[in-house]
Amino acid sequence: MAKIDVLAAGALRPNALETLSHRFNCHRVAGPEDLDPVLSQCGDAVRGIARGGHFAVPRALLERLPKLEIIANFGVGYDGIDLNYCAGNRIVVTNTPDVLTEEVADTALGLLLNTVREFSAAERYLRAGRWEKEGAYRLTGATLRNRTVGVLGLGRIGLAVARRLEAMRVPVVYHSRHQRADVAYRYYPDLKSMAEAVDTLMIVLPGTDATVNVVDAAILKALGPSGIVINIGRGSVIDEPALIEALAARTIYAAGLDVFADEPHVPQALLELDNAVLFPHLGSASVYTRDAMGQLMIDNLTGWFETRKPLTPVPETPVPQLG
Ligand code: 8YV
Repeated sequence: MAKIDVLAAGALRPNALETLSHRFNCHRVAGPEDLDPVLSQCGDAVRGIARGGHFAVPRALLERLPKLEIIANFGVGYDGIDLNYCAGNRIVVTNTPDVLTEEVADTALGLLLNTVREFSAAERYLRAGRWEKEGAYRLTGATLRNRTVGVLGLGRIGLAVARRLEAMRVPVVYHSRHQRADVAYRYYPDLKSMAEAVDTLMIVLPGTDATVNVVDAAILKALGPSGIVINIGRGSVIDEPALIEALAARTIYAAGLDVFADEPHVPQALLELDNAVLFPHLGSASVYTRDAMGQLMIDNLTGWFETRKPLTPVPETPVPQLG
Protein backbone atom coordinates (compact mmCIF):
# COMPACT_ATOMS: atom_id res chain seq x y z
CA MET A 1 0.00 0.00 0.00
CA ALA A 2 1.27 3.48 -0.82
CA LYS A 3 2.61 5.37 2.14
CA ILE A 4 0.58 8.30 3.46
CA ASP A 5 1.98 11.78 2.78
CA VAL A 6 2.90 13.68 5.93
CA LEU A 7 4.67 17.00 6.49
CA ALA A 8 7.34 17.01 9.20
CA ALA A 9 7.31 20.70 10.08
CA GLY A 10 9.56 22.65 12.42
CA ALA A 11 11.95 21.48 15.14
CA LEU A 12 11.62 17.72 15.60
CA ARG A 13 14.14 15.28 17.10
CA PRO A 14 16.21 13.22 14.64
CA ASN A 15 14.82 9.92 15.97
CA ALA A 16 11.24 11.18 15.50
CA LEU A 17 12.09 12.25 11.94
CA GLU A 18 13.58 8.82 11.28
CA THR A 19 10.46 7.01 12.49
CA LEU A 20 8.24 9.36 10.50
CA SER A 21 10.28 8.72 7.33
CA HIS A 22 10.02 4.99 7.91
CA ARG A 23 6.24 4.93 8.39
CA PHE A 24 5.11 7.72 6.08
CA ASN A 25 5.98 9.43 2.84
CA CYS A 26 7.55 12.19 4.89
CA HIS A 27 8.22 15.67 3.51
CA ARG A 28 10.61 17.76 5.61
CA VAL A 29 9.76 21.42 6.16
CA ALA A 30 12.40 22.63 8.59
CA GLY A 31 11.33 26.28 8.41
CA PRO A 32 8.66 28.38 6.67
CA GLU A 33 11.07 29.02 3.79
CA ASP A 34 10.78 25.33 2.83
CA LEU A 35 7.00 25.48 2.46
CA ASP A 36 6.71 26.74 -1.11
CA PRO A 37 9.06 24.24 -2.74
CA VAL A 38 7.68 21.32 -0.73
CA LEU A 39 4.00 22.19 -1.13
CA SER A 40 4.34 22.73 -4.87
CA GLN A 41 5.41 19.06 -5.04
CA CYS A 42 3.00 17.44 -2.58
CA GLY A 43 0.53 19.96 -1.09
CA ASP A 44 -2.45 18.20 -2.68
CA ALA A 45 -1.46 14.84 -1.22
CA VAL A 46 -0.59 15.75 2.37
CA ARG A 47 -2.92 14.07 4.91
CA GLY A 48 -1.04 14.71 8.12
CA ILE A 49 1.34 17.18 9.78
CA ALA A 50 3.84 16.33 12.51
CA ARG A 51 4.22 19.80 13.94
CA GLY A 52 7.22 20.68 16.07
CA GLY A 53 8.85 23.74 17.50
CA HIS A 54 5.88 26.10 17.45
CA PHE A 55 5.81 26.03 13.61
CA ALA A 56 3.01 28.43 12.61
CA VAL A 57 -0.01 26.71 11.06
CA PRO A 58 -2.30 29.58 10.00
CA ARG A 59 -5.34 29.41 7.76
CA ALA A 60 -3.22 30.41 4.73
CA LEU A 61 -1.17 27.22 5.11
CA LEU A 62 -4.16 25.00 5.89
CA GLU A 63 -5.95 26.20 2.74
CA ARG A 64 -3.06 24.83 0.72
CA LEU A 65 -3.60 21.32 2.13
CA PRO A 66 -7.01 20.16 0.84
CA LYS A 67 -6.56 16.54 1.99
CA LEU A 68 -5.28 17.32 5.49
CA GLU A 69 -6.87 15.15 8.21
CA ILE A 70 -4.67 15.54 11.27
CA ILE A 71 -2.08 17.83 12.87
CA ALA A 72 -0.08 15.97 15.51
CA ASN A 73 1.52 18.62 17.68
CA PHE A 74 4.84 18.02 19.43
CA GLY A 75 4.05 19.73 22.72
CA VAL A 76 1.15 20.15 25.11
CA GLY A 77 0.55 23.75 23.99
CA TYR A 78 -0.89 24.12 20.50
CA ASP A 79 -1.09 27.89 20.07
CA GLY A 80 -0.17 28.95 16.54
CA ILE A 81 -2.54 26.44 14.89
CA ASP A 82 -5.76 27.90 13.44
CA LEU A 83 -8.15 25.76 15.49
CA ASN A 84 -11.31 27.36 14.09
CA TYR A 85 -10.29 26.38 10.60
CA CYS A 86 -9.40 22.86 11.77
CA ALA A 87 -12.69 22.39 13.64
CA GLY A 88 -14.66 23.68 10.65
CA ASN A 89 -12.85 21.39 8.22
CA ARG A 90 -12.80 18.15 10.22
CA ILE A 91 -9.06 18.35 10.82
CA VAL A 92 -8.12 16.68 14.11
CA VAL A 93 -5.43 18.29 16.27
CA THR A 94 -3.58 16.22 18.86
CA ASN A 95 -1.05 17.29 21.51
CA THR A 96 1.30 15.59 23.98
CA PRO A 97 -0.16 15.94 27.49
CA ASP A 98 0.90 13.88 30.55
CA VAL A 99 4.29 12.73 29.22
CA LEU A 100 5.81 16.15 29.99
CA THR A 101 3.86 17.08 33.12
CA GLU A 102 6.42 16.13 35.77
CA GLU A 103 9.38 17.52 33.78
CA VAL A 104 7.75 20.91 33.31
CA ALA A 105 6.72 20.96 36.98
CA ASP A 106 10.36 20.20 37.94
CA THR A 107 11.48 23.13 35.80
CA ALA A 108 8.85 25.38 37.36
CA LEU A 109 10.19 24.62 40.83
CA GLY A 110 13.79 25.09 39.67
CA LEU A 111 12.89 28.45 38.19
CA LEU A 112 11.01 29.48 41.33
CA LEU A 113 13.88 28.51 43.65
CA ASN A 114 16.39 30.15 41.35
CA THR A 115 14.43 33.39 41.33
CA VAL A 116 13.71 33.48 45.05
CA ARG A 117 17.18 32.40 46.24
CA GLU A 118 19.25 33.90 43.36
CA PHE A 119 21.12 30.66 42.59
CA SER A 120 22.14 31.69 39.04
CA ALA A 121 23.52 35.03 40.25
CA ALA A 122 25.31 33.33 43.16
CA GLU A 123 26.97 30.86 40.81
CA ARG A 124 28.08 33.69 38.51
CA TYR A 125 29.54 35.36 41.63
CA LEU A 126 31.57 32.25 42.48
CA ARG A 127 32.78 31.74 38.89
CA ALA A 128 33.91 35.37 38.72
CA GLY A 129 36.20 34.65 41.68
CA ARG A 130 34.30 37.02 43.93
CA TRP A 131 33.66 34.55 46.80
CA GLU A 132 37.40 34.26 47.39
CA LYS A 133 38.07 37.98 46.92
CA GLU A 134 35.00 39.59 48.43
CA GLY A 135 33.52 36.97 50.76
CA ALA A 136 30.18 35.22 50.87
CA TYR A 137 27.42 36.01 48.41
CA ARG A 138 24.83 38.35 49.92
CA LEU A 139 21.96 36.92 51.94
CA THR A 140 18.95 36.76 49.67
CA GLY A 141 16.20 39.24 50.34
CA ALA A 142 13.61 36.63 49.47
CA THR A 143 12.86 33.13 50.72
CA LEU A 144 10.17 30.56 50.05
CA ARG A 145 9.77 30.17 53.80
CA ASN A 146 7.32 33.06 54.24
CA ARG A 147 5.59 32.93 50.86
CA THR A 148 2.22 31.87 49.56
CA VAL A 149 2.04 30.76 45.95
CA GLY A 150 -0.99 31.50 43.81
CA VAL A 151 -1.07 29.03 40.93
CA LEU A 152 -2.69 30.52 37.86
CA GLY A 153 -4.08 27.57 35.89
CA LEU A 154 -4.56 24.39 37.91
CA GLY A 155 -4.49 21.87 35.05
CA ARG A 156 -2.21 18.85 34.89
CA ILE A 157 1.03 20.83 35.17
CA GLY A 158 -0.37 23.34 37.67
CA LEU A 159 -1.39 20.47 39.90
CA ALA A 160 2.04 18.83 39.65
CA VAL A 161 3.61 22.16 40.66
CA ALA A 162 1.16 22.54 43.57
CA ARG A 163 1.99 19.01 44.81
CA ARG A 164 5.69 19.87 44.84
CA LEU A 165 5.07 23.12 46.73
CA GLU A 166 2.93 21.27 49.25
CA ALA A 167 5.80 18.83 49.87
CA MET A 168 8.03 21.85 50.46
CA ARG A 169 5.54 23.18 53.01
CA VAL A 170 4.68 26.24 50.91
CA PRO A 171 1.00 27.29 51.10
CA VAL A 172 -0.79 27.08 47.75
CA VAL A 173 -3.97 28.74 46.47
CA TYR A 174 -5.19 28.91 42.88
CA HIS A 175 -7.20 30.65 40.22
CA SER A 176 -8.59 28.75 37.21
CA ARG A 177 -11.65 29.10 35.00
CA HIS A 178 -13.34 26.47 37.19
CA GLN A 179 -12.96 25.33 40.76
CA ARG A 180 -11.68 21.75 41.05
CA ALA A 181 -13.62 19.32 43.21
CA ASP A 182 -10.57 17.12 43.80
CA VAL A 183 -8.25 19.56 45.63
CA ALA A 184 -8.34 21.29 48.99
CA TYR A 185 -6.35 24.37 47.90
CA ARG A 186 -8.26 27.61 48.34
CA TYR A 187 -9.90 28.72 45.10
CA TYR A 188 -10.10 32.35 44.00
CA PRO A 189 -12.72 32.92 41.28
CA ASP A 190 -11.09 36.30 40.64
CA LEU A 191 -7.42 36.63 39.64
CA LYS A 192 -7.00 40.13 41.08
CA SER A 193 -8.27 39.01 44.49
CA MET A 194 -5.78 36.14 44.43
CA ALA A 195 -2.93 38.48 43.44
CA GLU A 196 -3.81 40.72 46.38
CA ALA A 197 -3.76 37.74 48.76
CA VAL A 198 -0.45 36.15 47.68
CA ASP A 199 3.10 37.34 47.01
CA THR A 200 4.12 34.73 44.45
CA LEU A 201 2.32 34.06 41.18
CA MET A 202 3.03 30.80 39.34
CA ILE A 203 1.67 31.06 35.80
CA VAL A 204 0.87 27.73 34.18
CA LEU A 205 -1.66 28.89 31.59
CA PRO A 206 -1.73 27.91 27.91
CA GLY A 207 -1.56 30.56 25.21
CA THR A 208 -5.08 31.04 23.89
CA ASP A 209 -7.14 34.05 22.79
CA ALA A 210 -8.65 34.10 26.29
CA THR A 211 -5.32 34.20 28.15
CA VAL A 212 -3.59 37.07 26.29
CA ASN A 213 -2.20 39.59 28.81
CA VAL A 214 -4.30 38.28 31.71
CA VAL A 215 -1.35 39.21 33.91
CA ASP A 216 -1.27 42.94 33.29
CA ALA A 217 -0.12 46.04 35.18
CA ALA A 218 -3.09 45.84 37.58
CA ILE A 219 -2.33 42.23 38.56
CA LEU A 220 1.36 43.06 39.04
CA LYS A 221 0.42 46.02 41.22
CA ALA A 222 -1.87 43.79 43.27
CA LEU A 223 1.04 41.42 43.95
CA GLY A 224 2.93 44.29 45.50
CA PRO A 225 6.61 45.10 46.14
CA SER A 226 7.47 41.63 47.45
CA GLY A 227 5.75 40.06 44.46
CA ILE A 228 7.48 37.35 42.45
CA VAL A 229 6.11 36.19 39.09
CA ILE A 230 7.07 32.85 37.57
CA ASN A 231 5.92 32.04 34.03
CA ILE A 232 6.19 28.49 32.73
CA GLY A 233 3.09 28.68 30.49
CA ARG A 234 3.23 31.05 27.53
CA GLY A 235 4.76 34.51 27.09
CA SER A 236 1.50 35.88 25.71
CA VAL A 237 -0.14 35.48 29.14
CA ILE A 238 1.87 38.41 30.58
CA ASP A 239 1.83 41.99 29.36
CA GLU A 240 5.61 41.90 28.85
CA PRO A 241 6.22 45.69 28.70
CA ALA A 242 4.19 46.10 31.92
CA LEU A 243 6.28 43.37 33.57
CA ILE A 244 9.53 45.03 32.50
CA GLU A 245 8.29 48.33 33.87
CA ALA A 246 7.28 46.77 37.21
CA LEU A 247 10.63 44.98 37.55
CA ALA A 248 12.63 48.09 36.65
CA ALA A 249 10.65 50.29 39.06
CA ARG A 250 10.84 47.51 41.70
CA THR A 251 7.08 47.67 42.17
CA ILE A 252 7.43 43.89 42.14
CA TYR A 253 10.45 42.06 43.54
CA ALA A 254 11.51 39.64 40.82
CA ALA A 255 10.43 37.41 37.95
CA GLY A 256 11.46 34.00 36.64
CA LEU A 257 10.55 33.42 33.00
CA ASP A 258 10.81 30.32 30.83
CA VAL A 259 8.60 31.76 28.10
CA PHE A 260 8.48 35.08 26.26
CA ALA A 261 6.15 37.04 24.01
CA ASP A 262 8.33 36.79 20.88
CA GLU A 263 10.58 33.74 21.24
CA PRO A 264 13.47 33.32 20.76
CA HIS A 265 13.79 37.10 20.99
CA VAL A 266 14.10 38.36 24.57
CA PRO A 267 13.84 42.14 24.96
CA GLN A 268 17.10 43.88 25.84
CA ALA A 269 15.37 45.59 28.76
CA LEU A 270 14.70 42.19 30.34
CA LEU A 271 18.27 41.02 29.74
CA GLU A 272 19.53 44.05 31.62
CA LEU A 273 17.42 43.52 34.73
CA ASP A 274 19.15 41.89 37.70
CA ASN A 275 15.84 40.87 39.25
CA ALA A 276 14.82 38.59 36.38
CA VAL A 277 15.88 34.95 35.93
CA LEU A 278 15.55 33.98 32.28
CA PHE A 279 15.43 30.43 30.88
CA PRO A 280 15.40 29.71 27.11
CA HIS A 281 12.04 27.85 27.09
CA LEU A 282 13.39 24.60 28.50
CA GLY A 283 10.36 23.38 30.50
CA SER A 284 10.24 19.96 28.86
CA ALA A 285 13.72 20.00 27.34
CA SER A 286 15.34 16.72 28.40
CA VAL A 287 16.11 13.90 25.98
CA TYR A 288 13.91 11.57 28.06
CA THR A 289 10.83 13.79 27.97
CA ARG A 290 11.25 15.06 24.42
CA ASP A 291 11.55 11.43 23.24
CA ALA A 292 8.32 10.55 25.05
CA MET A 293 6.62 13.57 23.45
CA GLY A 294 7.93 12.56 20.00
CA GLN A 295 6.63 9.02 20.49
CA LEU A 296 3.18 10.24 21.50
CA MET A 297 3.08 12.59 18.50
CA ILE A 298 3.84 9.65 16.18
CA ASP A 299 1.37 7.36 18.00
CA ASN A 300 -1.31 9.97 17.44
CA LEU A 301 -0.63 10.00 13.69
CA THR A 302 -0.51 6.22 13.50
CA GLY A 303 -3.63 5.85 15.66
CA TRP A 304 -5.53 8.17 13.37
CA PHE A 305 -4.47 6.60 10.09
CA GLU A 306 -4.82 2.99 11.28
CA THR A 307 -8.00 3.08 13.36
CA ARG A 308 -9.29 6.69 13.25
CA LYS A 309 -8.50 6.78 16.98
CA PRO A 310 -5.83 9.31 17.90
CA LEU A 311 -4.68 8.95 21.52
CA THR A 312 -4.78 12.55 22.71
CA PRO A 313 -6.98 14.81 20.57
CA VAL A 314 -7.52 18.36 21.83
CA PRO A 315 -11.06 19.35 22.84
CA GLU A 316 -11.44 22.11 20.22
CA THR A 317 -11.31 19.69 17.26
CA PRO A 318 -13.64 16.72 17.88
CA VAL A 319 -12.62 13.48 16.22
CA PRO A 320 -14.99 12.72 13.33
CA GLN A 321 -16.84 9.48 14.07
CA LEU A 322 -16.64 6.54 11.70
CA GLY A 323 -19.64 5.61 9.60
C1 8YV B 1 8.19 22.78 24.00
C2 8YV B 1 6.06 23.44 25.21
O1 8YV B 1 8.79 24.01 23.91
O2 8YV B 1 4.80 21.47 25.28
C3 8YV B 1 4.79 22.68 25.15
O3 8YV B 1 3.74 23.31 24.99
O4 8YV B 1 6.05 24.62 25.28
C4 8YV B 1 7.37 22.75 25.25
O5 8YV B 1 7.30 21.52 25.80
C5 8YV B 1 7.62 22.53 22.67
O6 8YV B 1 6.60 21.63 22.66
C6 8YV B 1 8.71 22.13 21.71
O7 8YV B 1 8.24 22.12 20.44
